[in-house]
Amino acid sequence: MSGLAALCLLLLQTGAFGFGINLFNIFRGDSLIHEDITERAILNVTAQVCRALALAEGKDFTFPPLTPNAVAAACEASKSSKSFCKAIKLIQENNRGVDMFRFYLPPFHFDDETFSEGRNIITDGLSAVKASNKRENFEAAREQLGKILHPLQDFYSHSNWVEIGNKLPNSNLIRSLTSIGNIAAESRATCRNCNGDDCSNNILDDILREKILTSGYFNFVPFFSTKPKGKCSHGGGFDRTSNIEPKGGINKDTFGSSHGYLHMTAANMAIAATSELLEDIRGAAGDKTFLQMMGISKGKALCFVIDTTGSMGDDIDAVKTVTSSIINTKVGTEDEPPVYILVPFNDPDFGPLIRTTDPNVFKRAINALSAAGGGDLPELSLSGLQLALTGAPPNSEIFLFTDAPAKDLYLKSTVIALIERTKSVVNFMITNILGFRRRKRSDDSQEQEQQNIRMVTSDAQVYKDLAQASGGLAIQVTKSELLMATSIITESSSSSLVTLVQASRSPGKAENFTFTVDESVRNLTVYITGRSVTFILISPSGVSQESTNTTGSLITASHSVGNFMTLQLKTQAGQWEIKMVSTNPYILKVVGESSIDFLFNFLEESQGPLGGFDVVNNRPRSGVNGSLIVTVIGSDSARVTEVILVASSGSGEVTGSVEALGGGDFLARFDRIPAEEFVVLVKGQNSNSSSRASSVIFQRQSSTNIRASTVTVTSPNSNSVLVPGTPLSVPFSVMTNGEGGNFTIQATNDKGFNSTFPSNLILETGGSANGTVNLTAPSNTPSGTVVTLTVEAVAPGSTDTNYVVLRFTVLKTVTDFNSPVCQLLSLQSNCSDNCISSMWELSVQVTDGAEGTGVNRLSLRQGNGTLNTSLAAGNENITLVSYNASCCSPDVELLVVDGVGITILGINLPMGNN
Ligand SMILES: *[C@@H]1O[C@H](CO)[C@@H](O)[C@H](O)[C@H]1NC(C)=O
Ligand SMILES: *[C@@H]1O[C@H](CO)[C@@H](O)[C@H](O)[C@H]1NC(C)=O
Ligand SMILES: *[C@@H]1O[C@H](CO)[C@@H](O)[C@H](O)[C@H]1NC(C)=O
Ligand SMILES: *[C@@H]1O[C@H](CO)[C@@H](O)[C@H](O)[C@H]1NC(C)=O
Ligand SMILES: *[C@@H]1O[C@H](CO)[C@@H](O)[C@H](O)[C@H]1NC(C)=O
Ligand SMILES: *[C@@H]1O[C@H](CO)[C@@H](O)[C@H](O)[C@H]1NC(C)=O
Ligand SMILES: *[C@@H]1O[C@H](CO)[C@@H](O)[C@H](O)[C@H]1NC(C)=O
Ligand SMILES: [Ca+2]
Repeated sequence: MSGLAALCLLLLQTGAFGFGINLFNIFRGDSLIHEDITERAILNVTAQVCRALALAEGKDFTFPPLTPNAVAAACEASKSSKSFCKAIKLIQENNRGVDMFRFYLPPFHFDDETFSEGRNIITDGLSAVKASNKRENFEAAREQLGKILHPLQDFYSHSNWVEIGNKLPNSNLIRSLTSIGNIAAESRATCRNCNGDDCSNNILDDILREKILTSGYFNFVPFFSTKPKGKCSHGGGFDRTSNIEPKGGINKDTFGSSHGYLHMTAANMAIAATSELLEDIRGAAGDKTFLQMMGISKGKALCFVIDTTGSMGDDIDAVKTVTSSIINTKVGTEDEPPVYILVPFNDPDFGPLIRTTDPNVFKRAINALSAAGGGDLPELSLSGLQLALTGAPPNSEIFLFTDAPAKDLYLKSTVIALIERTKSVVNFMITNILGFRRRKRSDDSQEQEQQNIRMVTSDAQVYKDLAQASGGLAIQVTKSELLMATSIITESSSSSLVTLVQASRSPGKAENFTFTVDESVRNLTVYITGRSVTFILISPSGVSQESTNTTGSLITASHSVGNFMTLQLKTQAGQWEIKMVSTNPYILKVVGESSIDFLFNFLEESQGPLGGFDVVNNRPRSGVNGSLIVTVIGSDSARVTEVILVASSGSGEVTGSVEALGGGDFLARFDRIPAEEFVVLVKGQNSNSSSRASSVIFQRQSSTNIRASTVTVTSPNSNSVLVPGTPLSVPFSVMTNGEGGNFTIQATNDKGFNSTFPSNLILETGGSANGTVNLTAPSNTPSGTVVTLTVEAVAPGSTDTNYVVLRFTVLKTVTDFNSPVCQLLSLQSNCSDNCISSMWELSVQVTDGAEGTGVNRLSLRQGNGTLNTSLAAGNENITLVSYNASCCSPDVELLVVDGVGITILGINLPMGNN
């Protein structure tokens, strides 16, 4: 029986699209770049996963065109287009970031024949991706994935894998301790000079004939560039080694490269290799978790941060009621929350963060909350919020409940940094402001009322500031009004909620706001917070209604509770106006449900040697020109026509010039980035619409308020894996394009891990300085835990700050390098011509070896027969698998996952015909 080899075949993919180098896609030309390769593979594998899930449920599945919108729709998760696009962009950005920060390190590009080092980067990172996924830390998984895709893809461009005739990717690049190939000895010559500009024949014949693996040497430093004798170079203008004999190069980065004639072949192979790596992650994670990693899910996370100190009993009851109601009305619908998050805080404790996809687990966690303790008055509300912001998916809406001031005000700037970074919206539900707060002493079993303490208006200012920064609301109600307020705001929270206009005025002033409602908008809703705010609403057809008029036709429903008012408007496309009349401070927010939305990121000219643009992951530079990339989602035909930076105070705006980049991306350039806080307003047209020109115009606004800074903080983030018990040094640089002086440094992390860092750095005007944070995870921290570190630098005078937010995955040193092994024990079939009446059966033994982490999961990937597993008598390291199926179903794929997530796919085709 020759079963073993056949059974344990690895499933390989072949690709059909291609690759290049990594300038930002503005300069892509016809060549395919890392972004293209990454996106093609993600869209393809994601669609494959959705297809498998649909077929398993007996549904039809039409393979979609490979765009994020179409794939999300095919996955029956149209509303997750935004999070899907965002996940793809984060992966692409981290892929590209390798060139920004690790340009000089050959193994990150498989340059200089650094094959085993390059492979270690991939396999170590792959372990971290799997560990993060296991704990549902998807942002960290995406970042890590992007970082390892870069070397994986570069392998096909920078090595001679394609030239030596391989037709399939090198699967061993994603498996430790396997042979990558027959690698050229250091002393072995691999290239000859190119024939002038023609490098199509520069690899030595014996290298090609013997299929010896090599890669090009690269160095861009003039005068210091050398390479070992006889070796190939990378080639191209940047590479100084290509002027040293043997001259020329072998890279296939673009059509114009030394081996550009193989660009498409290498690119296709890189797509196939990327698909293969994604399939490996999918196998370890399972299909549903894989989709979550890609941001494909229905609905929007439900995230509560709750003060559980003594006086919060009524508030906790309100949260319990609202939670039940949301779970009862949304589970099973398109708005079912994909994940539930709860962060309790008290004093001196906060957390832990509870994150679950199971509504019943969440209900139990909420129902287990009770109000107790608290001691002296202010509580650790910002610590709780920090944990929620780092633990919730980006773009989440978070609800924080409290009746006390924040004790941990030093975290305010960190929380703002996290709000800006995650673009999450935080709503504060504040009870008892100016009222009395009853407390129970924590150290006394007898219930004893302390002196009444009041939370005064000024105590709530930090909450108002954070709400405003995030585009959320600070709702102030009495304890008896809280349930109503919470119900209104949480029940209207849909995953396709978009902001049309939002403004905050404090002090308030009379002002007229216009906004365009397009035909895709449903459930047009106005939120206003503020006391005694009056206004006049004017519809596109010119009908007006005052806020005091309860019988008008424009407002179809309204509620008012505490300082919070909400109005449902008759949905009518066209230009609306709302004239705010009273002069009390207010926040105005007009939202609707629509599939059309946008993502944006600031760009700056790359400091890397390749030029192009890099994404700015913190505050953009103030006072100078700048660029923004805007991606329209939810429509493949929508066009951006205007991008405007609107000062949050209403005092001015800067309009950018817009250029289409293709693929739903638009570049907006601004002469200057405002120095004061602003929001991004995008206007555009959806040309697919067949209706009147005026109604195809749409407008959307960012909820997050953005600040620019003269300070820049960067970190090369060279290692994002944290070994428990071992300090990790995290270098960072602070630069200023303003005044120098004594800059204050603050480094905080959401897990309370020990860290050391310099408390200040001295910078000269226009200068820079370097520092290091040493971060240590306790030695008992479980693998897959993710810690978010925020390093902030405050310019002298403490108004201008910037930050860098870094994520680290805790990973115990991996000791299990081997995939589980499967061995065929028997295969019996009595298949006749009439397959319906005959059966076949198979038995297999699976082990992970004595040193392995053991078989964690074993499932059928293909085949509709019956699978049974049991542990071998007397040896728990051996799992026995039996499978039987109808002869009409001749194929089976077994998936075996061990503790580090290594997978094997068995394929069996026992029947030749049927
Ligand atoms: C898409 O991925 C599947 C595996 O998930 C693979 O078999 C197929 O070849 C890939 N197609 C392309 C075009 O990359
Ligand atoms: C509008 O929102 C309400 C809940 O606030 C919901 O019941 C209704 O289905 C929504 N309508 C549309 C068209 O989405
Ligand atoms: C708002 O519009 C009205 C006219 O409808 C005008 O009288 C008023 O001055 C405007 N208010 C502001 C603040 O521009
Ligand atoms: C309320 O508004 C409607 C138009 O929307 C108008 O017909 C009606 O007269 C107004 N009522 C009052 C009391 O102003
Ligand atoms: C910078 O400021 C800190 C206090 O914030 C102070 O301890 C330190 O001495 C200052 N350094 C210099 C060089 O002025
Ligand atoms: C900071 O470190 C970088 C290397 O990481 C170095 O190039 C730069 O000169 C350093 N700057 C200062 C001010 O020490
Ligand atoms: C943090 O550091 C202190 C002093 O160095 C040590 O006593 C403590 O155990 C550390 N805590 C953790 C969680 O590692
Ligand atoms: Ca193993």
